[in-house]
Amino acid sequence: MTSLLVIIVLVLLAVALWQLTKIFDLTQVGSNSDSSQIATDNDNNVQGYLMFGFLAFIYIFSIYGLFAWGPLVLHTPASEHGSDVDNLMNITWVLIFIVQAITQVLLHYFSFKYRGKQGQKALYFADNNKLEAIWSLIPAVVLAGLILYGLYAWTNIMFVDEDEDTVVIELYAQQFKWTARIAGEDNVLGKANVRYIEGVNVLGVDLADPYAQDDIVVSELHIPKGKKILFKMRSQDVLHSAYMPHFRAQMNCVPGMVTQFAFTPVYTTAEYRELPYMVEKVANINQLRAKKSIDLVAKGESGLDPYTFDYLLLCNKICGASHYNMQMKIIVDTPEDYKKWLLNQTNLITQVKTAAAEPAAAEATSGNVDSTKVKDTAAVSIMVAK
Ligand SMILES: [Cu+2]
Repeated sequence: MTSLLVIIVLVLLAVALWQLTKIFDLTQVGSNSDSSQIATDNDNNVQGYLMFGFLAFIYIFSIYGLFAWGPLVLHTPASEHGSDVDNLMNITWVLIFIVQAITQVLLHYFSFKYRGKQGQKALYFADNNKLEAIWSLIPAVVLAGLILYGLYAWTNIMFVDEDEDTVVIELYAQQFKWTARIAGEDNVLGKANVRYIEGVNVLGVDLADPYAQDDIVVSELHIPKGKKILFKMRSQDVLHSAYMPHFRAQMNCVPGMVTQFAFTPVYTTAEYRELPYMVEKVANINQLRAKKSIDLVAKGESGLDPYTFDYLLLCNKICGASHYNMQMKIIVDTPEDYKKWLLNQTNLITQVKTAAAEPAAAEATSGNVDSTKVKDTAAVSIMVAK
C-alpha cells in the first residue's frame, strides 16, 4: 500500500513538473530566446562533455563493482572439471573486459572530438575495405577460438565412458523439492513411471523391476569423494534445473525425459569447510547474523543460529511460487564414511513393505479393518513379490 502511494506521489510530481516547464515556456514567448530547435555550439559542447562524464561513470562503476562484489564469487571449485569451467569463464571475462575498455574509450572520445560545430559539414565516407576486414576478422577469429575451446571443454565435461566406474544417482525434481535415488549394489536404477507413484514410493519406481530391488531413496544426499557420480535427472511436473554451484554443474530436469550430468567431487564437505576462503566467508556471514540477532532479540524474537557451510543442490529454473526454497543438502564423504552411511540406509522396497505393514497392523489391533486399504496393501505386496 505504501509503495502504491509513493508511486502515485511520484507520478503526480512528474506531471506537476511537466506543467511547470510548459508555463515557463509560455512566459518566454516574445523574449529573444532561441527556440529554433537547432543545436548551438553550446549544446554540442554540453553533449560532448556529457559523453566523457558517462565514460567516467561506466569505468568508475565497473572498478567499484570489481572491488565491492568481486570477492563474492564462488571461488575454489569442488569438482574435478570445475577448473575447466572457471578457466572458460575467466577467459571470457578478460576478453569482454579488454574489448569493452578499448571500444568504449574510442566511442566516447570520437563522439566528443567530432561533436557538431556551427558551419562544419560532415565528411561523406562510404566504405573502407581494409578497415572492415580488420574489424570483422579479429572478432571472428577470437570468437571462433572461444567457441572451439568452449566446445572442447563441454564435450570433455559431458563425456561419460560406458565402462567407467561411476556411482549412479537419480535426482528427481518436483514442485518444490528434490529427492535422490541411489542405484544400489547393481548400480542400475530401476525403471520408474509417474503412474507407479503411491505412498512412500514418491518417485514412481517400478517395484517389480529387478534393478529396483536395491534402490535407495533419500532426501539428503551423501556422495563419495574422488569417485565419478553420474546423475540422472527427472522431473515430475515442470521444467526444473539441477544446479550444484560448488561443483560447477547444472542440467535441466525435463518432464518426460532423463537428462544427465557427471562429476567427480574433489573435496569432502569437512575439507571444503576448512579452506581458508570458506573459513573467512563463514566468519563474515556469522558476523552479519550475530548483528542481525541483536536486533531480533531486542524485538523479542529468537536470534539466528550460526551458519555452517554445506554443498547444496538448488533449482535454477523459476518453477513456481516456492522455487527459491527448492534445495537439497549434499554431503561429500570420504569413501569409507560413504560406505558406512550407505549401510545405514533402508532400501525403497523395505520402506514400501514397512509402510504397507504399518497401517494394516494398526487396523488389525483396532479391529476396524478398511477393506479398500487391505486391497491396496495386498496390491503392493504382490508388486513386491514380483
Ligand atoms: Cu524447480
